[in-house]
Amino acid sequence: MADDRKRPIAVTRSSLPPLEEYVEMLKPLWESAWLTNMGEYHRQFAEQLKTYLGTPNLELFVNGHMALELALQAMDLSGEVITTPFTFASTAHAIVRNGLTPVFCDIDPVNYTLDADRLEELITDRTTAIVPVHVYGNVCDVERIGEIARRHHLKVIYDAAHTFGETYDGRGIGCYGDAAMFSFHATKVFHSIEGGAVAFRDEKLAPALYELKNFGITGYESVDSVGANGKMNEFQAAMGILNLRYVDGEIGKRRALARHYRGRLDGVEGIRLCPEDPRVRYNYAYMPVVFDGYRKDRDQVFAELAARDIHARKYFYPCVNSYACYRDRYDPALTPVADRISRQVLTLPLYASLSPDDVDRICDIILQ
Ligand code: T4K
Repeated sequence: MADDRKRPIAVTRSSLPPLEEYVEMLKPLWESAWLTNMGEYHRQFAEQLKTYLGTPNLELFVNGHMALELALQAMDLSGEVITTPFTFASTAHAIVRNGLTPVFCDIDPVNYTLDADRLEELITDRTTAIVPVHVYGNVCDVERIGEIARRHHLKVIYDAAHTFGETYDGRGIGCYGDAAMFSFHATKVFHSIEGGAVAFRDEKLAPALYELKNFGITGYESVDSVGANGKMNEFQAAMGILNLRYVDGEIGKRRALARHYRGRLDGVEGIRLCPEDPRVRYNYAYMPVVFDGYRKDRDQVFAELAARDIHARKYFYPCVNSYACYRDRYDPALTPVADRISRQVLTLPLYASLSPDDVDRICDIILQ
C-alpha cells in the first residue's frame, strides 16, 4: 500500500493482455513472415470488430487520425465542414488536411458535444458535411443532427474516437451518420497499440477506403487514386484481437470506478459531472469534471493533484479554434460555451487498473 501511494498516477494507463498470449499470437507471424499489408490477423480483427460493434461495414486503419482523414477524402467533399472546437487536434486537422474549411459550432453546456441548436445557422451553400464528436463517450444528439443533415443534403462523419463499444437506443454507435471513426490508440478503452477503424453506412464506400489506405493501388500495375499509407500491421491487429477478449471486463472495472468517483463528487457545490443518458450504454472512457463556482478553480485542482504525482489532464484545453495554427482565422469568443468549459474541465485518472483507494485519494485532494 505504501509503495502504491508513491507510484505516479497518470490520466490513463494502457490495458495489456497477458504477455504469453501476445507472444503466442506472434508465432505465426514468424512462420509466415507476413507482417503487414492486410494479413490474416487484419482480416480476422476486422470481422470480429464488425460483430462487436454491430456494424456491417468496417475498414481498419493504422490509427484513428488516418481513419478520419481518409474517410473524409473518400466522401469527396468540398467547401466547409461544420465541427466542434472542443476536441482533440485530430478532428479539425483531418478536415483541413483534406483542403476543407472547418466551421466551428459551439457545444452543448451539459454533455459538451456539438450543440444541435446552433448547427443550422452555420450551414451555408458551401457546407458539405458535419463532423460531430462524441466527446468523452457522451453521445451527440444523433437524431437532430441526422435530421438537419438530411434536410440540407450533408454528410455526417462522426468522430467516435471515444465511443468504442457504446450503443445508443440499443444500436452500435458506429451505425449513426454516414460514417464513424473509432480510435484504438494505447490510451483508449480498447486499443491495438495504435489503430483505428471507420464504420460506414454505404457498402459502396468500401473500395475507396481500402484503396485510400493503400496508396490508391488497385492492382500490381494500376493506381487509381491519390491514397496514403494508412494500413494497420499484423502486430497491431494481433493486439486488437487479444484485447477484444478482455474489453468487456475492462469496461466493467471502469464503470465501477466511475461510480465510485460519482459517489464522492456528485452533488458537491461547484462541481459538475456529466449526466448519464439512459439510452446510452457507456464505455467510461474519461472522467471529466467541471469546476464552476467551486472554491478552487480547475488550474488549482490540477496543480494540487500534480504536486502529489497525480496527473489529471486538461482535455480539451485550449479549444481547437485557439490553437496557434488556427487562431488567425477564428474567434474563440464565437464558441463561448466551448471556451468556458475548456477552462473549467479536468479529466481525472480513469483506467481499469486504478484502485478504488486511488479514486478516494484523488477525491480527498479535490475536496480537502
Ligand atoms: N479524435 C479524438 C476526439 C481523439 O481524442 C483522438 C485521439 C483522435 C481523434 C485521434 O485518434 P488517434 O490517431 O490517436 O488514434 C492522447 C492520445 O495520443 C490520443 O489518441 C487521444 N485522442 C488524446 C485524447 O490523448 P496525449 O498526447 O494526451 O497522450 P500522452 O502521450 O500524453 O498519454 C497520456 C497518458 O496515457 C500518459 O500520461 C500515460 C498513458 N499512456 C500513454 C501512452 C502513449 C500509456 O499508458 N501508454 C502509452 O502507450 O494524446
